[in-house]
Amino acid sequence: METAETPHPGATEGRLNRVTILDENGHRGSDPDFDPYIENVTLEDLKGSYANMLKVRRFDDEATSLQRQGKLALWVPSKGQEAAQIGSARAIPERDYIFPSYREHALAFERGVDLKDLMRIFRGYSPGGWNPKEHNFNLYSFVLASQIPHAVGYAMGQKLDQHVNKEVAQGSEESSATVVYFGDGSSTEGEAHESMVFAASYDAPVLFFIQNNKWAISVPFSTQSRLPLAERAAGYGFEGIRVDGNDILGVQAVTAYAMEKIHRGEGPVLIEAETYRLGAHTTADDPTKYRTRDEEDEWTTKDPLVRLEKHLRLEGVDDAFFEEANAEAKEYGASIREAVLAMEPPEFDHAFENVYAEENALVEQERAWFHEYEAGFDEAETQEGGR
Ligand SMILES: Cc1ncc(C[n+]2csc(CCOP(=O)(O)OP(=O)(O)O)c2C)c(N)n1
Repeated sequence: METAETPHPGATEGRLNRVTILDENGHRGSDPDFDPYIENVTLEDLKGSYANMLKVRRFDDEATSLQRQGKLALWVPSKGQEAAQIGSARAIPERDYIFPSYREHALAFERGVDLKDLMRIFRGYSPGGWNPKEHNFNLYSFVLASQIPHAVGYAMGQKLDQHVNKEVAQGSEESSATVVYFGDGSSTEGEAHESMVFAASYDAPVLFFIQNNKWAISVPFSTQSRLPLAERAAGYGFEGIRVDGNDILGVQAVTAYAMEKIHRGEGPVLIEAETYRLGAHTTADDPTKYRTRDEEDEWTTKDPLVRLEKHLRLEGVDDAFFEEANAEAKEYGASIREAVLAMEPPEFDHAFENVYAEENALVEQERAWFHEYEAGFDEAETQEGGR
């Protein structure tokens, strides 16, 4: 069976080293290039990151169970990718705009999106669920790579705005940038390449953040690419960075570095965070059909939560903290469950709202037709009753 790591004949590891700060045993190492970007991260910050990773993990477990009980149409787990998402989120200034894919629940959480709103999508009650402008966090994209050209276009717009509005100097506190998240599978779509060419041509202030979780549903990474994805950036003429995606400090450091560079006006950067999808692709998928137990077991030992816990314990954090974090996560999970079970479907009439910014004759015609159709049922009932 081909695994995520089976090389193509003639494939190359490339030249880029993989950045790691926290090793698999939780020991903090040093990286002279990136250390300065995390020197202000305190133990309290790391404890906060851990508590949030745990909350989202618990949320994920609840969502998986709710789907199994028929309360959600589908669930897309983020289990195993919490360090890549929370580490990067913590290094992206709030003023920067994020385009997610569909597995970025930990990122959404960090951006202040109420994850109960996110559940409305998976219950089939909303195509979005939050106001992107309130969180600088766009709606999820389920069509692979469709968000990448949008992100680059947005970043080009940010750059033009800054150009017109001369008092906002590039690199200043007010300059804004864009970050777009996608997977290893999506990186093979045409949109990804077109977007990178555009971004390079126009020095767009954009970070391409790839979470390489080793599988695109059943297609292993080894089939998708002959070399690490970060290496591709060189072909477009901008910097690519490989980072251990299960190392929250490593991810935070390289993202902070990239954002600073982008804000200085030096064009795009690509980060490849190498992580692993611990669960199924979605609840509609059975990974035992295409991947080995050995591979899964190996990655289970590299769980980003376990790694950060090891580090915190080495730093003297005691049991009481972990007990409290677990209790809070459990409570958070329960609140999500309660909210999902109490959700009411939207009125169908709502489907006609917000199609266009302004009133539209065709939509209004369709709305009127729908009301007439609905009224037909009332009439039929009255006639039944009268008989
Ligand atoms: C344009 C398009 N083609 C195919 C699909 C079906 N599809 C959904 S997810 C997926 C794999 C995506 O893999 P990757 O980009 O690595 O992201 P991951 O789900 O692993 O996070 C595919 C093929 C889709 N949603 N959109």
